[in-house]
Amino acid sequence: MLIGIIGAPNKGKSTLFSALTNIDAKAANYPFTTIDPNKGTAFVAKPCAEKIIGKKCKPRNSMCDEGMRLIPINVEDVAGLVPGAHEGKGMGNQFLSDLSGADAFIIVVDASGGTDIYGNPGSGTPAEDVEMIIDELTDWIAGIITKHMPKISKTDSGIDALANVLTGFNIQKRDIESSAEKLSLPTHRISWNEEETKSFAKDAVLGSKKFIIAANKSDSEGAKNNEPKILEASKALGISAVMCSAAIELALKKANSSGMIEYKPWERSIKIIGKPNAEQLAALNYMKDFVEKRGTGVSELMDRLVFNDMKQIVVYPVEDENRFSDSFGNVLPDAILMPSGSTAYDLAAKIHTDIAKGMLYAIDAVSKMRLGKGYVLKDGDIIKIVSAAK
Ligand SMILES: Nc1nc2c(ncn2[C@@H]2O[C@H](COP(=O)(O)OP(=O)(O)OP(=O)(O)O)[C@@H](O)[C@H]2O)c(=O)[nH]1
Ligand SMILES: [Mg+2]
Repeated sequence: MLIGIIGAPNKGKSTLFSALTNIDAKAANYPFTTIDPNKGTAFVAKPCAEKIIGKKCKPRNSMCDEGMRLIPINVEDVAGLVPGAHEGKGMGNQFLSDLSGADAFIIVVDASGGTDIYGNPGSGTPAEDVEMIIDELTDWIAGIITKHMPKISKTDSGIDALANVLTGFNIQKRDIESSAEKLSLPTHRISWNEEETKSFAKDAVLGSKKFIIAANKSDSEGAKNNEPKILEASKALGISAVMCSAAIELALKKANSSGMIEYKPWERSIKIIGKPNAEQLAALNYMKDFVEKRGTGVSELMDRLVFNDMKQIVVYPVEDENRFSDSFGNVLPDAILMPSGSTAYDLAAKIHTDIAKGMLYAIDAVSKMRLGKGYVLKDGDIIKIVSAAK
């Protein structure tokens, strides 16, 4: 799974990226600090199934921190987008291609309204930022469709030709069909005009990708006042918004790494364990108060996006259902994110195509019940796939 961090310049994308990944990405108070994309791994946290089986786990594809399973997710931070980026303005559209395969986007906006749409100091509204970002993504994809339209219009099944053009964007044929149907656009002998192509692109982008608004700089002056407006705009767009402070989350993660504090992002508390000087202590106490009263919003942002909006569940495949382990005895080695509604067969397919091909049935490792291929997985399931393939 890949999550793209996008937004206008100077809104805190790289700060959020660093806070999520513990990788130091350059952040500065001017537009276009980021030119080359930053790639890294963030984590979402869920109580580990080790509690259910009463056995300490030994993770392989993830981590476990005192009973919380941390599941990795790829994130990518790119250059700021400005109006006209799809046709090369600002840092241009090159990096948009990097994000074409993303499953979801975090749109970072400045909740304080202290930066304009170009990232310069001034006044801006988060809602106009969000609209600009969606328009740029839409126009970029619409441009690509338009470029291929002469070829698409010559084929009988236009939808298949269109699906071909859009495969790299992770936009599936069924998304294309449902958007075309919704907009009453013809699906055979496609020859859409510019306006039709644009409205199609917008619907397909919104329908096939998930978006969440990170209303960042929630610690800044003015952010609190803007909160109702931001939530109203997010409701109108049908996109969730979470107030957050990437800067405070990053400072806390750094203080945690240096041994000054103990901070678990999924808990809204911090413990001072080092020996801060007076200045550090004042800063830590400010952040402690912030976290306890409001939280930085950063782990809530990830949780909301992945578990709520993308409707992902966590399943634990095992090879030995009695020991809840892989063949080496590692207990609950893998925690896998799957879209809710996935079946035992989907899990087999995710492990290996051969395992899926030879799949006979599955076993619920906790109840030892035999499950059919079509069994719909539940969050936290521990599953053994029984397959003729080894
Ligand atoms: N107060 C406050 N400032 C923040 C926060 N997050 C980022 N900033 C500041 O905002 C400025 C821009 O941060 P960056 O992370 O470089 O923003 P960006 O969106 O990556 O910017 P570009 O790469 O130029 O597009 C820096 O001065 C950060 O310190 C936050 O949560 N609160
Ligand atoms: Mg940046």
